Amino acid sequence: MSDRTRLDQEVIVIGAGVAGIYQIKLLADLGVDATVLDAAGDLGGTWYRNRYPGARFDSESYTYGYSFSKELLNEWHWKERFSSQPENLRYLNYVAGKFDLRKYMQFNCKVEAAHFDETNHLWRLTIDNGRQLTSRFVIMTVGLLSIPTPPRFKGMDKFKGRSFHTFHWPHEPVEMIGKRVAVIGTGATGIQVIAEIADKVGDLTVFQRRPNWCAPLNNGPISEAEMADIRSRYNDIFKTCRRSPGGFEHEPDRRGFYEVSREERLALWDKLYGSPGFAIWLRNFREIFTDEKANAEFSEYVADRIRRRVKDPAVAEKLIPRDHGFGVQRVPMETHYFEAYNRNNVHLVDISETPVEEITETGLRTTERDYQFDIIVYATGFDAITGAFDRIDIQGVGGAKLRDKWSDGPSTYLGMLVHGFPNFLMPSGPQSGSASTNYPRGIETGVNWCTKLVNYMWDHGHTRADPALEAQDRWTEHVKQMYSAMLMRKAKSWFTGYNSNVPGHEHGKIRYFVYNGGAPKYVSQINEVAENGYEGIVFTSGFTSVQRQGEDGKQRRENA
Ligand code: NA7
Repeated sequence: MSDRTRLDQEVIVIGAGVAGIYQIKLLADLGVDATVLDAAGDLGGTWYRNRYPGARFDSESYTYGYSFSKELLNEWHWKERFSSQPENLRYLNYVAGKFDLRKYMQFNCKVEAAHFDETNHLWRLTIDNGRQLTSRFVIMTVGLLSIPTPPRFKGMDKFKGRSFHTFHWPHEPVEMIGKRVAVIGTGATGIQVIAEIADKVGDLTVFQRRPNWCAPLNNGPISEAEMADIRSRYNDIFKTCRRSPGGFEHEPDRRGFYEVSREERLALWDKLYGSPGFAIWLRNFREIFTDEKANAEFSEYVADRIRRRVKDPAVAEKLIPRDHGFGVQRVPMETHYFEAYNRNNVHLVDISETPVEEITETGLRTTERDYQFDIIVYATGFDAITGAFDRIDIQGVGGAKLRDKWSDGPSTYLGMLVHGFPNFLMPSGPQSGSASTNYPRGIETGVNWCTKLVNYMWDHGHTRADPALEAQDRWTEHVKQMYSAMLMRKAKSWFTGYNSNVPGHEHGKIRYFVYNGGAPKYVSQINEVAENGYEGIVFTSGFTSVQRQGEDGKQRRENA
């Protein structure tokens, strides 16, 4: 083999978060020569980055952990029903330590480019320090929400206090006691931060452009005895997750919204409002997602709850969304969020009425007045799902750029492959089952499937896999079709590709990001594709290259 065909690795995995950790575990088990590259200083992805106060799961902790190892399930004790960021990061480190995965990981390695070499069926990667690497396969575990998007306010660099996007929250503790703090943004992140810091800071001003429908998380500790019970039920818990549309323990109410009386509906909603986690969203009547009238009735129920919890009626009204119904955007879960506004030191500014004009040296100016702050927190969200792909110069067959192909929205095969980008795998890609489900449940499905595909190729001597354009078009059309029944299609949400801080992603043109058919349907479709010899994928053979770890610990190239 000439130098041009030399493979540095058989597989390069990009991203050492929840998905990348599991992906490298499977590749290591297969004895394949693989590495994980991550731009951050350590593993953990979302849980390494998002260190803001209040950051925690909205998924039940014990449904978020990996399911692949009984031993791991038996060893780990989740301390809270919805575990917080420090604990989640400890968990991921524990997993990496237990399975000795760190040796496959390289940090502070930001991938800048990945170009497909058509002659040699390999990918050529450029890292930000100029290093070049080649691999047969690239597996993208880059995260759904890993590119933070601060606002584009005038004067942001002038502020003399401290300011950060929640994703870049400092690693060292941020002194907040007695400080004048601004939070801009009231999505899932802003809502967690606001509730957590309200009673700690001197003064908190929340700048809200649009309120979000949210509901109580109903978190609580998990005792030794409860954890022992959970451990004994893990098989059933994961079985339920596999059966449910969202990969949670929550399954929709099977009764028809209109088949039951208003009293029965209210009884269910009272129960759900006091239940933990996404029950209120996912154990509800299915019509909430598809029927304007049903959705409006339930939204009004939640609005009343807000009115009961917020003492000042004018503030309560400002916290009730008017432009969308409950659950058509990602529902943030909260702990005493609404009560925060009953505090004298917490102020709500509606910036849809008085927009921010600029950030000043000492705070910010709206069209109404000047504010002085010590700290400004930007909880303004992410260039979701395709953002991390767009930031890498990915070039496939004929030098085609992925970011150009996806400029009007992604188009994929099964959410895991893209036509013209061979051997480029996305276990949790756009239009896959991961974004719309309990993430680890979704990524285990995607990672298992991608690993099996790669193994199939090795077994059959294939060195190139490219989905057919027709297969990709069919899948994308299928994903689009599923939006048509959903109220969410109209929402200004990252589920529809909306982001006001990224030019071209403002509301108006929907991008079809998520698979709305539910996890069971997704899994059965991708399994059927695999069982039918990976129909829709065109394989080519040409090189032999699988590097596996020999018993002596040295790499050897099989059949080369
Ligand atoms: P989100 O859900 O995208 O929320 C971002 C929030 O920031 C939202 O309230 C936005 O208002 C607001 N925002 C964004 N840009 C601006 C500007 N320029 N000015 C004022 N307000 C702004 O992101 P999160 O981080 O909260 O949550 C992301 C996901 O993380 C979440 O769904 C979970 O899955 C975990 P807008 O609605 O655009 O008017």
